[in-house]
Amino acid sequence: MNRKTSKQAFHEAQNIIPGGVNSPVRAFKSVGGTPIFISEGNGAYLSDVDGNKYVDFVQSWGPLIFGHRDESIENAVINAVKHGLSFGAPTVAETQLAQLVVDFFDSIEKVRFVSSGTEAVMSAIRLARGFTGRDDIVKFTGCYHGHSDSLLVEAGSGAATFGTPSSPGVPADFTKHTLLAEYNNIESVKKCFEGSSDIACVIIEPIAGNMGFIPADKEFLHELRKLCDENKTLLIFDEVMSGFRASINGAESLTGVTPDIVTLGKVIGGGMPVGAFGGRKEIMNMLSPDGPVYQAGTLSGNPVAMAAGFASLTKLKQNARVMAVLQTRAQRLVDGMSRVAKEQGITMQTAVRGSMFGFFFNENPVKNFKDATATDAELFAAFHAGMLDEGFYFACSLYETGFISTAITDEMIEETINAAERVFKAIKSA
Ligand code: KE4
Repeated sequence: MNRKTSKQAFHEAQNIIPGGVNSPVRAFKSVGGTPIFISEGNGAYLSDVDGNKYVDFVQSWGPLIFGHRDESIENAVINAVKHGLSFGAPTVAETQLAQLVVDFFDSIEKVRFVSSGTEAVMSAIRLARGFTGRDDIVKFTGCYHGHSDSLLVEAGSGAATFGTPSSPGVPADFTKHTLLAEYNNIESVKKCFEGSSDIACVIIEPIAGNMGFIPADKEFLHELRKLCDENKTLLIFDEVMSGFRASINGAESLTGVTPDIVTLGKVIGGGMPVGAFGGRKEIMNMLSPDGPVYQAGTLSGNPVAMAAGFASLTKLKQNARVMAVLQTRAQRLVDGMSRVAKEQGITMQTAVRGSMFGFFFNENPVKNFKDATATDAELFAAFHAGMLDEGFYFACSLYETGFISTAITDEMIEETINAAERVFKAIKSA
């Protein structure tokens, strides 16, 4: 496939944008090769600046559940733009989208909009600390919650469960209140509670999409809930990625575990910058201006973004069966890819929840980040490159997740499986 123009565009971008990208994962560093520069998206397809077309299984990392240039979302944005871009003052559009979010999530009585998932999580943690009067937080190795300082941590040394900064520029003081536990391992969480009586919240991706795709075990989440209740600690479900992607009613509807705060993003903006965090009134009323916990944003609740999100969630509300259809397609995709991989002696571990899917090249099930880092990254990179050349755009890191949009048809799924068969054969004969 000719990607000359992308190569040139990447070279030029690197001169004036750090790494040539505005978000690191886009640079293809973990799979190798040159990132393709997109000229447009349409339905199920992305087109690059060299005129190549790809079936898109990334959908902007989740937001585009109805594919690119969905007519109802596009019309809503165009109409909103004609009334002005931003006012810095309340609009009914914010209340309308908030009502939809509240209707979909039993655990959410009030919701505050922000402009990104990072902002939503950062604010939710501050709210949890303000509500409980405690400072420590627990997160799980391998879960990603945006790039706010106290969440950029990696396992501390030795037995210590306290995190150390995973990035320069984050003072150790900013992560000394962050304890680390292991996903799907309740004993590691109990250890955190033994190490601190000052834990404000436990934050988790209940359906993890940032260490590859690893839904948490249901019983683990129930034990986590019980532990939080026993310690009067808040449980935060970070559903920025899984919200309206695994289920339209949240992980709580799939697991029976009710969080105290939920963070959202991506789909609720329909492709425009929107993040949100919500929970029961007694917690949310702690937020400024009614409560003492400060949080603010110039473009929070931006009317154009609200219009896109409202159109996106309204479409979901009107198509209650859509998640079942997407799940069936996702299952067909991963089952088909596993089958053709097995014919070449390659073992895949796969998982599906609603429109989300993931796969690892590994002999055994993958339950946490340590397992994920032990999977075959080289094979993943070769598969990614091969599928790209076949015209299929998968996430450019094994620590990401795949998505099915309503624009991806059964025929495209079959074409993808056939392409995967050719790619696995080529890999095995190389
Ligand atoms: P943003 O600040 O990127 O909008 O959201 C941060 C965030 C928070 N919580 C979860 C569970 C998330 O998945 C994310 C962001 N997801 C990544 C995809 N792995 C965004 C892609 C990127 O970083 O470019």
